Amino acid sequence: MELFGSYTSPFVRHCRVVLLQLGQPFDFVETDMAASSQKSPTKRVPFLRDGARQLTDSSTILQYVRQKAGQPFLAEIEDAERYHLANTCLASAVNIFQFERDKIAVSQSAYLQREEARVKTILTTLNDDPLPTGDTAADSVLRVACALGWLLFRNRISLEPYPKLTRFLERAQSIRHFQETAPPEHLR
Ligand SMILES: N[C@@H](CCC(=O)N[C@@H](CS)C(=O)NCC(=O)O)C(=O)O
Repeated sequence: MELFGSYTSPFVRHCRVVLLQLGQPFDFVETDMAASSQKSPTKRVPFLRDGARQLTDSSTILQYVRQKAGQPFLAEIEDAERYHLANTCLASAVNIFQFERDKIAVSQSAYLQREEARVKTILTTLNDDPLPTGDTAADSVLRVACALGWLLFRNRISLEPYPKLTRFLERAQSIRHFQETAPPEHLR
């Protein structure tokens, strides 16, 4: 099994954490934007190859590896809702980040301002959510933790207005394989 991705992507990080937690052997193939453009129809990372199978989104990759291990993926509706909220927040923040790299600022686009507002309202919603503390392998917990890790790594947010998320992220550091998959400082 080969996981293609970067060491900074939060979507890739989530897949790495789960593969490591499951003890599923895999090769990590570091993949930049040029390579993902050629090797995946989405032109994004992560993607996964297992024999003849290719999966092109972190959600299907997670469903696949959990299914292989006999584990459910987002079986509880609360877990699914929290996972997708965090995912939407992350997708909007990544979108703004990519536009800024192309020198298009939020102030120049009404849609990017909507994306920015979406990031804030979702963080407020997640902050008010009683995030579970028990099952640290839950995919919603991992997705929120990976999202917060990336938002801070890329200086997209301050956690000051979100005290519960601050405490959540502190607790998340003890999730198995979470810390060791953090985006490396030298790639900042
Ligand atoms: N829905 C995708 C999102 C993946 C994604 O946005 N990956 C980013 C890296 S964090 C990417 O490859 N961006 C390149 C691009 O958009 O061209 C997933 O969950 O796998």
